[in-house]
Amino acid sequence: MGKTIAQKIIASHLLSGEMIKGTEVGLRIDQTLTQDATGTMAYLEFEAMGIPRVKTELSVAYIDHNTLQSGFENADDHRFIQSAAKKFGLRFSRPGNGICHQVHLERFGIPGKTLIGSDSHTPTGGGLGMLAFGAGGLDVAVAMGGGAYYIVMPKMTRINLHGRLGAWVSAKDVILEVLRLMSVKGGVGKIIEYGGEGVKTLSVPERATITNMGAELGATTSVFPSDEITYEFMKAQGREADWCEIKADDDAEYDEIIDIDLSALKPAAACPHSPDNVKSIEEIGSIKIDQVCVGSCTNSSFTDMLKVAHILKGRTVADNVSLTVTPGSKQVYNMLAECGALADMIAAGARVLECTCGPCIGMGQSPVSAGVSLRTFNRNFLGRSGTKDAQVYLVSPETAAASAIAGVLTDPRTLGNMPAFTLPDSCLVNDNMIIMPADEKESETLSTVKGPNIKECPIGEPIPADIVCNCVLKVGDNITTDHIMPAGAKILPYRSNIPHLSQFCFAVCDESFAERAKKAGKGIIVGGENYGQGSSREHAALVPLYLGIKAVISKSFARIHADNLVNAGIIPLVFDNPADYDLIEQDSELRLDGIRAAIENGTDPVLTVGGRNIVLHAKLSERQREILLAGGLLRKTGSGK
Ligand code: MIC
Ligand code: SF4
Repeated sequence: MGKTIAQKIIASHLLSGEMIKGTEVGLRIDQTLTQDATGTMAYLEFEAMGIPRVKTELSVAYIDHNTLQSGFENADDHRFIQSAAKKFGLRFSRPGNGICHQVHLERFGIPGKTLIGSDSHTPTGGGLGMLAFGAGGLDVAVAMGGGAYYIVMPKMTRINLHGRLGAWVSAKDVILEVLRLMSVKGGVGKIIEYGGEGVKTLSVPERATITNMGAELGATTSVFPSDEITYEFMKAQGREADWCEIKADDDAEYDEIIDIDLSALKPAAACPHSPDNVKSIEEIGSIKIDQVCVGSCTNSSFTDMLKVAHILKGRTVADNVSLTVTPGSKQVYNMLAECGALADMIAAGARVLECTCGPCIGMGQSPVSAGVSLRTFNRNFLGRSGTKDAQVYLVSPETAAASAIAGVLTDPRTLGNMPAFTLPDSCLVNDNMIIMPADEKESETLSTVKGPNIKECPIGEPIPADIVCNCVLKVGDNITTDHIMPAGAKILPYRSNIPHLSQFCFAVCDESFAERAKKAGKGIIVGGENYGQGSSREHAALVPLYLGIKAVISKSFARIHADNLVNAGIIPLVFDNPADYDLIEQDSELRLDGIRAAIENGTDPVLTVGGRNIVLHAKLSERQREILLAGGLLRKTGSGK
């Protein structure tokens, strides 16, 4: 039987397990990336493991998230990461060099290689034909040390693209259509592969926009073939020697096939507050807007920016709109400056921000109260923008720019003829913002530099025989990691200070949670479907661990978050019968009698609440059961105290 693209890459990187759907496989990881909001913890964990140098082919530490330096904390984290990169053998991408996913695509990604990153949008690399996964910081630390990365062998979904996009319809509209069809949990347990003759009409950055937002589907990852378009992209980056072809075999088998006619797509938007709440711009109508933000790892490529500049040229941003533009990388920024497009944007009134995540992670540019904000980003979760009552819509750069001029949500097709926006044959390559690591000999003499805000990572406890405690929080479906551990300019500086960070845990849902949990000393959280969707931040597990959470019981979990819980030493459990969720109240006393034995023997744990027994499943591999029994991955590897 023929193989899919993903199966080929998995087969060539298989370290353990068999490629049987639903079972765990261990993969050799060629490349890793971290960003600063998760990187500090990842390097503290790597340091705790006592491995002198990274063992991957390439590891890069990016600074792109926590760039607002309104106190010493973020700058101290940057310095720590820089010192760790120098010592441990990583390249260091300085602040200002760009968003990790955009820079990695341009400068480091290689078709057919595996990549894990401590950021859920690492699948952006799938646009180049890489098998790229978002992971928790600890899993990245393990991979840097040469250890395997484990995934459950996923189902294979093939999305066949037919035809070609119409004028002013964009790659963003393609992935919004996929989200509309599949929902934010439709990709769970699946790898999504794109194919069909429509693939040839999409450039690598367009493909990357699509694989980037595979994260919003909950997919394990998404991948495009590597073909002559990929070759051209890599050639423009001066990296054609790294190119190779990758495609699925003609007789490859898929579990699910979806067909999308590109020519039938219309400009669309994901309406508040979920990336799958997708409607066409026509359907939503010309609502008044207050803010437009262009950028993020989804839509900040050179061609995205060229389109925006073209629409803005010779016009002025509407009086009622504040427009921000964030180029994705220094390369993009520089090229925009050279070709004059930057001047067109500035002249129109765009507020050009440095090449970072910026408003996407709430690092500034929060909208006005109850404001409507159109963003070319990938997440519009409640409160993520920093303004709790803001209404955030996710749109394409074309829709964003057309609307910024009109002052109301506008279908870009009203702009008339569209010129061709093509990638140049060669890009402006200058890696002077990438600092190389020290050589092995020098690195022995170096040490990492930690500021006063960098505190130790909490360590789990071996699972006790029984767990008896209260349900300290009951939440509904699709709880995101932004609910569990919010980000934003005020909170992000404490990513390396778990005790301080803990006071904000679940604040979006229940401001009293952190205090109650801490007071209780131990507790269990109960959730609905797709608990922990969104970001890869392991802080959404480490902070609950610090607050005494022993287990999370839900109807289902998002992949990366479930892995992070296990690594932290918190047991993720699912209801055998989802209706049993209704039997639990916040504050109910919950008994998990014999939980240690159940995890040890791989049997179904039983939860007792109000005299009733509820059957649960622990969907864990043997490796994960051992991690939990030991009290988390750091303790298991002997690095925890
Ligand atoms: C995000 O988009 O939510 C982030 C910030 O990039 C996160 C990582 C983080 O929380 O640091 C992600 O997607 O993994
Ligand atoms: Fe940064 Fe936003 Fe991309 Fe996350 S989604 S990596 S915050 S740009």
